[in-house]
Amino acid sequence: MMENTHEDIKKDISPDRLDYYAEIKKSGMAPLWENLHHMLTPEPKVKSLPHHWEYSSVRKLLLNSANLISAAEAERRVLMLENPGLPGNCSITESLFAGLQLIMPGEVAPAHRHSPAALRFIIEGSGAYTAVNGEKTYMEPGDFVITPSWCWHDHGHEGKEPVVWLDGLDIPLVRVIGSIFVEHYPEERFPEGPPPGDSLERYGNNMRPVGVLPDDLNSPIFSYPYERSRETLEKLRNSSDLDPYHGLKLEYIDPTTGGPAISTISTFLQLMPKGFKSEKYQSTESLIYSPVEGSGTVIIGQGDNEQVFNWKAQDIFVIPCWHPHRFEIKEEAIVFNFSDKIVQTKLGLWRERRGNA
Ligand code: 1HN
Repeated sequence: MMENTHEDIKKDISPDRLDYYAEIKKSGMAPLWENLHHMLTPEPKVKSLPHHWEYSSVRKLLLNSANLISAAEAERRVLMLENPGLPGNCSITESLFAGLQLIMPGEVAPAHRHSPAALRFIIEGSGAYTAVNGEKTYMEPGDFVITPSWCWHDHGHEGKEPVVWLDGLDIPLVRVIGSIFVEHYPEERFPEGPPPGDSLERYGNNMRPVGVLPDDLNSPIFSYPYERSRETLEKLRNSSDLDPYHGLKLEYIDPTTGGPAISTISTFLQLMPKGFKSEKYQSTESLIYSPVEGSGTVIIGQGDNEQVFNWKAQDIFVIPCWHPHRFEIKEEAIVFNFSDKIVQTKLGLWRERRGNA
C-alpha cells in the first residue's frame, strides 16, 4: 500500500512550479516527476519493521482480556499483533494480519464467514475446537488449521484451560483489492456436519473419494495435526541434506492439487537443528514466525539496521519483505511460518536472493 501524501515534494521547488502543483491539485492531479523516485525504488522498501513478541509478556496481557470481555461479546477475542511500522493498520505486514486469540473453557465464538481466509496455529492448551462448515476440529498445540474464504466457522471450548492460537489472515491484501465481505450466521453455531477428523480421513492419505471434485483453490483438509507434520520432519532429517538457508522446510499443501493449503497464504513447518547457522537470505515475501519447539536467534537487516532477536517456543516474530536475515539455532527448533509468497508467485512477482548473489 503506497500512501499518496506527496510529502516528499522538495522544498527547493520554484514558486512557479509550486503554484502549478497547487492548481493541478484542485483538479485531482499531481506531478509524477516529484513522486517517481519513491514510487519505484531499485529494491523493495516497505513500512513494516522487524519485530518480536515474547510470549511470556503477551500471554499475561492476553489472559487479562478474559476478565473484561467474553468471546461471545468480542465475537473473536483477539489481540492484534500490529507491526510498529504500520500503526493503526491492523496488520502485521503489508499484506497479512496476525493476532493471538484466547478462548476460555465453556466459551463460544459465534459462527460467521468472510471473504478473507484464515489460518490458526495453536500455541497453548487443548479442548478447544473450531468448526469449519460444521465439521469440528479439536486443536492441540502445533496443529495448523485452515478456514478458507467464505467458509462458515465458529469456535468452542470443551476443555479446562485457556486455549491460545495465532490467527493469520489475508485481510490487508483483500482490503487493498476491496473485496471484503462478512456474514453472521443467525444462530451461535453452524449446524453440526461431518464428524471431527472427517476431512483428514477422507483426503489426508494420498487418496480421495471417487467422483468428488474438491474445491481446486483450497485444501479440503481443515486440520494438519502437529504430530503428523512433526513426524515427517523427524523422518526426513536423517535422509535429507539441510538447505543452507532454510534447514529442512516443508510447505503445507492441498493434497488434491499440490498447491498451497490456503489459496492466498503460504504456510510452512521448518526444522533447524541445534547449532545450525543459516546463510543470509532475503525474499519479497513477508514472513511471520511462530516457533513451536527450541530456541535461537534471528539476525534481521544488516549494517546499522541490523536487529537481533532471541526467540524461543511460542514467541512470534516478523521478517518483512526483502529484509536479509539469518538464523543461529541454540536448541533444535521446529518453527511454523506463513507468508504472502503464493500470491506473489501467482502474480509473477516473487523473488529471492540467496547470500550476496
Ligand atoms: C476472525 O474471524 C477470526 O474467525 C480470527 O477466529 C481473527 C481477525 C480479523 C477479522 C476476523 C476467527 C480475525 C477474524
